[in-house]
Order: sequence, then C-alpha cells, then structure tokens
Amino acid sequence: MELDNFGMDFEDYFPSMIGSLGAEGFIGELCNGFRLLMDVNKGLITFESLKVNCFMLGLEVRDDELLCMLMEGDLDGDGALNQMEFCILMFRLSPCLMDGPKLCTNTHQGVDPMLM
Ligand SMILES: [Ca+2]
Repeated sequence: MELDNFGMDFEDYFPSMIGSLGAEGFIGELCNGFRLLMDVNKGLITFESLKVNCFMLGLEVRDDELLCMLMEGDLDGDGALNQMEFCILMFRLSPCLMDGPKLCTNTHQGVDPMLM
C-alpha cells in the first residue's frame, strides 16, 4: 500500500501518482485509500474512523486537522465522507490537476516522481 505519505503531502504526492498511474489508476488508489479510512460498518469515513485508521496507519494527525478534512469534503452535510465525497476532496487537494500534469512537474524540478 502506498499511503505512507497520506495526509502529509497531498499536493506533492497525488499529482505524481496520477503521472505514474494514469487517471483510472489514480481513482483506483483513491478507492483503496477510502476503504482504508472508512468505518467498515457504515461504509463511510467518519471522524472516528478517520482518527482510528490514521492511528493504525501510524499517522499523527491532529483532531482539528481531521475535522477540517471532513468539513472540507462533506458535501451533503451528514458529517461523514462517502466514496464520492472522498474522491472529490482528494482531487480538490491536488490543485495541479486542473492545470495538467505537465505544469505540475515544473514545480518539482529535480525530483523524480518515481522516487517519492
Ligand atoms: Ca457526506
């Protein structure tokens, strides 16, 4: 699983993932990420599931950062993220996507995406 950087380097990590995986592979990785973080009983990412699963993944994310992520991604206001909301949030956290991968690589000169 390639989620070591999850939560820490969205903006650096995801564009390079898209570059190496292609859009469809990227969506697949997002779905894997969603499943890692979701509450298996509800099929949703809740504050509790996010907190527990980030801890399980060895990520130190503050409560207010988790809440911020939930609020940012929660489009229908139920306080949790479904798979669609999660994917949309991840895309929004990757602003380079809007400009295309080529522009993106210009901001990471000297860094080989495969090494990240
Ligand atoms: Ca929601």
